[in-house]
Amino acid sequence: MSRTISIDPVTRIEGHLRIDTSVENGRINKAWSMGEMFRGFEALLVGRDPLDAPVITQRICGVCPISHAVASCKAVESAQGLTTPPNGKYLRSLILGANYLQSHILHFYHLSALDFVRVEALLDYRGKDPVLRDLKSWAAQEISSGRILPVAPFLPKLPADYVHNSSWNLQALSHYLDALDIRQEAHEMTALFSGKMPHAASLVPGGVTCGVEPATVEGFRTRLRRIRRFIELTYIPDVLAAASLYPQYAQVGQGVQRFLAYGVFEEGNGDWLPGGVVINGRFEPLDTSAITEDVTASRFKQAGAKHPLHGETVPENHKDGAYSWLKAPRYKGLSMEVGPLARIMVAAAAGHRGVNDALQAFLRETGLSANVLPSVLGRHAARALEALLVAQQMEHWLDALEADKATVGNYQPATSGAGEGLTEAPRGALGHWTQISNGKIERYQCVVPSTWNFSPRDQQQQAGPVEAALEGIPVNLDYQGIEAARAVRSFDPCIACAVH
Ligand code: NFE
Ligand code: MG
Repeated sequence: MSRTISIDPVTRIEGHLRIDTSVENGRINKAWSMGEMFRGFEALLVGRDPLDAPVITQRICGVCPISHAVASCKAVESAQGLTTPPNGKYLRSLILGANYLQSHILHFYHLSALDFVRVEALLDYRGKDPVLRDLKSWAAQEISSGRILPVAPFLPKLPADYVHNSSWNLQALSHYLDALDIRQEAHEMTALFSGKMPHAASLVPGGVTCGVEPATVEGFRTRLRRIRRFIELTYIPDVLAAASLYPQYAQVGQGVQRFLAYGVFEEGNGDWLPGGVVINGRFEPLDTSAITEDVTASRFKQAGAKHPLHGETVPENHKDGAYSWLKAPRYKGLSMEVGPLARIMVAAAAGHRGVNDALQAFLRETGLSANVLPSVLGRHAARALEALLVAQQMEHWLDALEADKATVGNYQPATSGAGEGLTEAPRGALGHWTQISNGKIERYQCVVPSTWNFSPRDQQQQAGPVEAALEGIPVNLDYQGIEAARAVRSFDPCIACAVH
C-alpha cells in the first residue's frame, strides 16, 4: 500500500521547510524537500558599496550571521585585493568559533532533543529542583490544554516511540535549561570581540575593528572554559546516551555519502580545518570551478546550471516542475553533503592529525564503528565532537593574539574585480561570490550550507542530499513522520539561510 506523509512546516528551525514523502511497504521510497519562501538578498546587494556586503548578508540569518560576514569579507577582499593581518584572522576565527559553539549546542538541545525526549515525564516530577518545578507547571498548562499555538517549544509534537526512562527524560530537560545559559555565554564571547550578537559590528573586509585588550581576552577565555566543560561533561555524554537509547538511528539516513568542505578557521598561515571533497571514500582537493547551481526544480528563471560567479536570481513563482525556492548546488554535477560530518570526513581523509586522533579516540570510547558515521546519530555525534575540537583549538587562537599589532589591513580597494569568499558555517560549506565594477557590486551570489543539503532535484532528476537520506527509512504510520523529522533534523536545516 502506498501512502504520503508531509511535514509542513518542519518546526524548530529557521525559515519555512516542507518535507513530502511517499511511503511504500512501511518505508519511505521517495522524498521532496521544499523551501517555501523567497527573500531576495542576492538581488538587493546589486548596485551597493562592497562595504555594505558583510552588513547586509549577516541579516540573512540570526543563527549564523558571523559565517555570512566572514564569507562576505573574504569575497570582497579577494575581489578588491585586500589583505588581513594575522590578528584579524585569529579574531575572526575566535568570533566564528564562539558562534559554532552556541549553534551546535542550540541544535542538539533546543532544536533536536524534543524529538527524542518524553516531555510528559515532567508531570511526574516530585523533586525539589526549583527550575524543574517551574518547568513542570509551565509544561502542565501546555500539555493539559493541548493548545497548538502559541505554546512552543513543547507543542505541537509528533507521536513517537519516546523512551520511558523518567530520570533520563528529566535530566535531558534539565540540561535543556542549562544549555540556554551556556549559549548566552557563547553569545557574550562573540560580542566581546564583535560588539554585539547577532549581527556583528566589527567584521569588515580586511579584518576586525576591535583591539586586543587583555581584559577582553581573559573574559573570553573564562567563558570558553565553562563552555568546554559543558561540552565534555554534558553535551557529549547526552549525545552518547541518546545513541544508546535510539540505536536504530545509527542505521538510517546514510544519504549520498559524498562530502564537501571549503576549509575554515583562518590561522596565521592557512585554515585549521582543510577543504576538500570525499567521493567514493577518497579525498580529492577542492576545485571551486566545478561548483554549479541548477534551477530545474527551483522557482527561478535561468538557462542551465551556472557557476555562482555567473549565477542569476530572478524569481519565477509559477514555473512548471518547480517545487522549491532553493537552488540545487552540485559539485561536478553531484549532490554533496555538507556540515560537521562532512568537515570531519574531509579532514580525516585529508590526513588531519588532530581530527583523526580525536575521531579514533571517540570511536574507541563509544564502541561505534566508522561506517555508521553517515547516519542520523553520526551527524549528531560529529557535531558534538567538532564542538569539543573547536573549543580546544580556540585556546590556541587566544594565545596567538598580539596586543600591539594591527587587526585590520590597509584599506586600498581595487575598484573592479571578481571575488570568491569561502568559509564554513556551523551547518557546512558557505561561499559568497561577487563581481565588483566601478566600486559597486555588480553581481552577488551566496551558496549556503542548507542550500546544498536541502536542495531539490536537478536536470538529471538527481535527488538532493536530504531527499536521498530519507529514502529507505522505515516508518510507523501512526507516528505521522517522526522518523523523517529526526533524519531531516540531523542535517540542522536553516531555510532562512538556504533561500536567502
Ligand atoms: Ni541560518 Fe547558516 C549555518 C549559513 S545555514 S544557519 O550554519 O550559512 O545553512
Ligand atoms: Mg544563492
